[in-house]
Amino acid sequence: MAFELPPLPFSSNALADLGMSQETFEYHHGKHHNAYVTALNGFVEKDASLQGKSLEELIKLSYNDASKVAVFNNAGQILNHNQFWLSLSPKGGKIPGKLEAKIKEDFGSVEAFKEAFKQAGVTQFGSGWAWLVLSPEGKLKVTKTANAVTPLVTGEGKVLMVYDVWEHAYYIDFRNRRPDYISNFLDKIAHYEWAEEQLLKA
Ligand code: MN3
Repeated sequence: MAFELPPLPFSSNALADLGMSQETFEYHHGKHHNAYVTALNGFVEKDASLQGKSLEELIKLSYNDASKVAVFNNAGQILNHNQFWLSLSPKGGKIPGKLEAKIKEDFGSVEAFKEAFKQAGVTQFGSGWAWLVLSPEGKLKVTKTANAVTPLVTGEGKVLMVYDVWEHAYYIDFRNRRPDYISNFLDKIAHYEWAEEQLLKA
């Protein structure tokens, strides 16, 4: 069974008035994300040891294996983008009550949380991702990873929310202004309801 590009959970122009244009989605989902799916299917087709595995299994088995770097990069990027689209919403930016209470408990305030989550993305040198996770100790934590790395392999916790800081995520709409792209994400399009659902399921 080949992996497939999942559809966006909203139309490609749904965030156009909220700082993420249809053109960004056409490239980011339609070309970048799609290319990772095509590449991974090519590797799986040629290597019987990769066949019949879930995406998560492929990520775990290829992590830190020098002979499987390309498998890891493409599989990781598929999962990371799947989670990124779910972290976006045309009705985003509003933090629901149960998540807000947990944020205040673990970060002190919503402002402190947003600043920490923003700084994770601002300070990620080069390409990567900024994450809100629920740590194994049950605390909310923000963290960052380089390139295709996911908390699934770092053991930092269960993913509640993620945003992409690869340049392809923001260059069409924000050019080089990564901090503005991040603030726009946090205040207008971050799907905090999805994050709360993941928290309550944990
Ligand atoms: Mn991306």
